[in-house]
Amino acid sequence: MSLMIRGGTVVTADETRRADVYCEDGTIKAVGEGLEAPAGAEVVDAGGALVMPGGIDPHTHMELPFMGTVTTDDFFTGPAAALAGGTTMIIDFVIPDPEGRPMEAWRDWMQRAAKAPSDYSFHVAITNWNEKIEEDMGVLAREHGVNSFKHFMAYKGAIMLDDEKLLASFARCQELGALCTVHAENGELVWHLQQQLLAQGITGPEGHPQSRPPEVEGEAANRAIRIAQVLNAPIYVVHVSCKEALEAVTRARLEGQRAYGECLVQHLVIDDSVYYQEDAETARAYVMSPPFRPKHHQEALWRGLQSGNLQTTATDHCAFCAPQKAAGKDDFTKIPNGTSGVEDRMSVLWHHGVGSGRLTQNEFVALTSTNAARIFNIYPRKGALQPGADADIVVWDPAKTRTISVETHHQNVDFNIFEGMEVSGAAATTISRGRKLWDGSTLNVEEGTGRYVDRPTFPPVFDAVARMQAIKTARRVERADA
Ligand code: URQ
Ligand code: ZN
Ligand code: ZN
Repeated sequence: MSLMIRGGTVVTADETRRADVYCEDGTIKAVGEGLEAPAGAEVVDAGGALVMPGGIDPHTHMELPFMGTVTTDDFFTGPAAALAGGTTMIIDFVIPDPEGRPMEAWRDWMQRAAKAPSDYSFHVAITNWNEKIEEDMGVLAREHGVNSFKHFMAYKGAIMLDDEKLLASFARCQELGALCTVHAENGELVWHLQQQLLAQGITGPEGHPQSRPPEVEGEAANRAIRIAQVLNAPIYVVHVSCKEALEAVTRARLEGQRAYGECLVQHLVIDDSVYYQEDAETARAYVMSPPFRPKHHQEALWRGLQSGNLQTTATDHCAFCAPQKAAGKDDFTKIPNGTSGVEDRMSVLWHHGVGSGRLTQNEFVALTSTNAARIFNIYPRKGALQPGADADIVVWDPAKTRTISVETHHQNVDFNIFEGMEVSGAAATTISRGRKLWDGSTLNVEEGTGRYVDRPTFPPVFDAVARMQAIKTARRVERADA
């Protein structure tokens, strides 16, 4: 099956140029001007449009059992909606029961994701610590292409890890050449503040942001980053939502530490006023963690993206409908945490980022695709527009305007977090491994045609044990010389 994308302007993280893109059997074969298409090749006219690597959303939760319910987008509807927005790959999360085994959980999630219409991969959460979990991490890393393990520092009594277990898992990640990723909120402080607020009779959604102020995130982000620093483990902080957490990532990077930060597009454009609106049902729809913040944090996050201190954008797509959110109508701690957005991430970032002049088109590609591919070690198979790369491509129409709404979105949820937002920039065509699955108005998706993407581990940059030996030797030499 061959496909020619003709007449567009190719935009990658590194360059912008007029070029055609020729794909065959799901792989990019050639990128250049005036390419000849073989007879029978499908041709996509990209005249006047931009041709970019398909988006990668490194943080989603399809079909996730969480807080007594299950997210409403499954591994078919969620990735399908993502394709309509220009995203061709998701990295989702295997979240084992703390009493279970990561290996079994991974198999369970692989079965769920078999229905996906586009490519996917999994971070695996470590929700407890014992020898079997340590063993499973090795099998997952060496045999199943898992190079990132997630650690929840919040959600006390559920999937939260204490420092002892978090540290043991970080050390194992370092040994395996895998990334430590963290949900950085101090779960003990959240719990304490929740109890205090409930005791004061604050039970509505406005209690949610008050129970997890920015300092709670900043403390945990700094703690996780410092632990990773001592263990010489690479760390990726998911959904950095506030200045305090961004400062922790920025300081680490300035000191040369291998630390990365992710930003949700929702946190760039929505602030904490949403929790104080009259309509409690709508306010509950915005409950996610970390919560939406006072407006000044948005400017800090934009600066984080512009300065390169935040490397990826994601959505943490974790969709719950109003009846599910109503579980917490009398107690905000029981509102299932999560919002959606996998379909609108790229349009929202294009409109508010490139449209405002904050981001160049090349930075947009880096932030929506290439950086995630590089960080999670699947570049240039993914996140690139060059011969040999998977033909995951979005033909982007910068002039196309639309109003985001639950009435028109493809997400399987009864609320759109960006409802009514008018945006410019949309996917005119989305191509997944050479198959045209979105044409600007219609999805042409088939269950089970997506593939699991192996992500190889990284060669250990420096072995912590070797480093300790080096320090001891140096000290012995100093003493001998003294
Ligand atoms: O914490 C997460 O990332 C998951 C459970 C989604 N929910 C959320 O509020 N972010
Ligand atoms: Zn999280
Ligand atoms: Zn998440």
